[in-house]
Amino acid sequence: MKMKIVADSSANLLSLPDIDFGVVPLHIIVGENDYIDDDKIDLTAMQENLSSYKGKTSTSSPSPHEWENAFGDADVVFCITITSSLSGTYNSAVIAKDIYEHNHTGRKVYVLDSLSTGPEIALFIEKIAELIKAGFAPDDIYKTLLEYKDKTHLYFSLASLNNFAKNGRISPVIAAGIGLLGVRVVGKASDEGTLLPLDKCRGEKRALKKLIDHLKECGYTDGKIIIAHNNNEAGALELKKLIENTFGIFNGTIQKTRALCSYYAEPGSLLIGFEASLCKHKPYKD
Ligand code: X90
Repeated sequence: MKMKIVADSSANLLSLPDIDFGVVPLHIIVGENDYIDDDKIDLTAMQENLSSYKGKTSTSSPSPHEWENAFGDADVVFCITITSSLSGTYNSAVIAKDIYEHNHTGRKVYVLDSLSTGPEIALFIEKIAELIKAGFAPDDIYKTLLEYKDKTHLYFSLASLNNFAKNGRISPVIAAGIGLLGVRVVGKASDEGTLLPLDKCRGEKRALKKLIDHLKECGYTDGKIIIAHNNNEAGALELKKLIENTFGIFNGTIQKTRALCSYYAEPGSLLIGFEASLCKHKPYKD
């Protein structure tokens, strides 16, 4: 049985070792230029164009057809998307699943709405890859993934919310309260898959300290961590050092954001996905 993992480009991954893996690109539109977030994109040229361009810019989700192509000829596909609360990418994957299963009897596509993006999706992908390699059956992989999803988190330190606000992906009330130069917004992906600002921090040092506080609140001890940065390797390394000093270990990796995350997590931003012991959802109390 041929199993494949397919994700969109918000995961910031281009390939995976020893696993059939496909990426479906989102698009970044800057005036006349349509940047396709794949392995051929010139990220430096896109960022330069973005910072100098005065007109409207935007992003767009992949079409069902693009998803379908990426499913290829796999018998079982694990398809992971960016949060459906901020993008049409998930809807388009669900349409592709229906067409694919209809056209190829016996094939199956599991579509997972990550309610998140970037490094938290990368954690899901690595988990699925592990389970496929260990020989688990598709239904068991999917079940394990749903349980895993409750114990992973995405936090961020964003250098600006301009592109979020300009594209109507955060409320104008939130946007108005932020946006001062030099102020970083530390926050997390909410349970609903939206951007939830938690702290406004003057300077990166304070933002990094806040991120460590949030790791502690989540019951972090030694779980896997992925840090993604947009042109801020120094910040990512500083965060890594703080994690080592606080928890005695850095069980993780550092990546660069690809185009989609670089558009919203503007230069200087950090994203951190990690596994922790406490559940995302507050325990139900009556
Ligand atoms: O469909 C589209 O055009 C794509 C829209 C994507 C919007 C969200 C991108 C988030 C990128 C920014 C920081 C983390 C925010 C977490 C909220 C879930 C990364």
